[in-house]
Amino acid sequence: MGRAFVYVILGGGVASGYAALEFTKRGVSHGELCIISEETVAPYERPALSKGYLLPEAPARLPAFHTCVGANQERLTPKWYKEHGIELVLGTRVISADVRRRTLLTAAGETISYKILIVATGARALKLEEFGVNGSDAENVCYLRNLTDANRLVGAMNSCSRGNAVIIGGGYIGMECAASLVINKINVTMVFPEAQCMPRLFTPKIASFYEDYYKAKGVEFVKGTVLTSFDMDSNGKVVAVNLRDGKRLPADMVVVGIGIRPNTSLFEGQLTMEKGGIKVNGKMQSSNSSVYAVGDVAAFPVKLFSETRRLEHVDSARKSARHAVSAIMDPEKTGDFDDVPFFYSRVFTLSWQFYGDNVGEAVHFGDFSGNTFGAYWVNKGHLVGSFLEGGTKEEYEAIAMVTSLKPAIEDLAKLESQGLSYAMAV
Ligand code: FAD
Ligand code: NAD
Ligand code: ISD
Repeated sequence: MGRAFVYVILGGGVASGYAALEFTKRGVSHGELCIISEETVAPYERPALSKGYLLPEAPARLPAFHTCVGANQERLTPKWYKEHGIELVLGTRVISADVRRRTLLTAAGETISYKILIVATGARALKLEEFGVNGSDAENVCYLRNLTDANRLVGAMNSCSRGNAVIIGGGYIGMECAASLVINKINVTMVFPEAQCMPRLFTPKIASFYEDYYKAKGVEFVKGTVLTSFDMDSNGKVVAVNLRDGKRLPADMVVVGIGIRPNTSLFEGQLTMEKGGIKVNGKMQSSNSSVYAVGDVAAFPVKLFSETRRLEHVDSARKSARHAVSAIMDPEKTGDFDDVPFFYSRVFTLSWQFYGDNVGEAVHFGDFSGNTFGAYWVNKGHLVGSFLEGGTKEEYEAIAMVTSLKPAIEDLAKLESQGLSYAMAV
């Protein structure tokens, strides 16, 4: 027993919502498209979960942040999907896929078949257990990947007023959650193994600016060490965190952000994988021509770098999804995906944007004791990446543009002295 669709999107996150909108723009017929999602709500803007959703006053709540409001487009409520004849199969986990037969099997035992499949399964948060530490199930230990996690985090924050939170991990989740917890008047200590926050992106100089800013807000940093165990009370609640360097940090709640793994397991052995994701071509098409992959789960060719990359950011989820639908519905007019990687974050009153790649030599510019500063990355004589904190719309557009042009740079000292004006002049 089962249903059959022309198009199935597996996953109901950011990429799924943007793909659905693109399908309707390109004239999908009623009954042709189905979205299957383990989540019980229609696709939403996941970035809101670590920002607006955690605010103490007037927090963002659904339906306000369904896709595609994050890109200033239509807000797709469950009613919208119904009106457009798109089947939303929510609260449903797919447990196996057969790409040869073009079928998906759900945990409820239904077989759903497709002509074309878009895999948009995103990623899962890495668990402490994968690093040999037990205790993830304690009620005051929080991860943050989906709405259920966010509700648990809000519950933990509400029971922790003016208490102590330990944040494990100095990446995106760690930094954004630390800011949100401080805004909720919770004392925050961040613990991570590296010498600086945001090691995947920030230079030591950039990291040092944000760490100093956070310290001024009361955040403490314990760097170069990891969690080894929790102390629990008789109810199984964490009361303290033990670190490898011998420190013991009292904790009323813990937030863990130690990275992700793409949800590829349904397709292992069936599709070609690369960089931990499903390898696709410039049309987002996998090694099986009926299967496309988009968002966090896709490893795609980044034209600008002539290299396959897997990005974990909302802009590429939105754009790769739209591109896959375009390639499916209008193959003749769709070229290869060609976009400059773009990441951003907002914490407290700070806001930064990054374009391109952070390889090669970093050239810093601007006032690191003020509000506007940044860096360019120069690799093999070309500018390949740009970071800017506190920019205006025009300044962000300028660094995006200059990065897309990959200009030759002969004199690093000159670039440093020109700073932002170099991008503004291009
Ligand atoms: P997701 O949005 O994760 O969606 C995957 C969907 O697939 C989920 O609904 C999941 O339940 C479903 N699924 C998975 N497996 C199955 C299965 N077997 N059966 C059924 N359904 C399944 N990026 C930025 O650039 N800027 C930000 O500010 C930012 N903030 C973020 C804040 C948070 C809290 C998080 C977690 C991420 C943030 N990101 C941000 C990253 C960004 O949200 C992701 O890159 C983006 O969501 C990826 O979209 P996706 O559709 O590929 O995956
Ligand atoms: P991350 O990769 O950004 O950071 C992981 C961090 O975990 C590392 O920086 C390191 O400090 C830490 N770590 C690794 N092993 C550890 C260990 N054993 N003990 C303690 N710390 C350890 O991942 P994340 O912060 O978990 O973010 C999850 C995902 O969500 C990522 O894909 C990220 O891109 C996405 N996200 C993005 C944004 C944004 O773009 N603004 C915001 C939130 C989340
Ligand atoms: O892209 C985003 C982002 O960073 C958010 O916080 O979308 C959300 C909101 O803009 C949607 O409400």
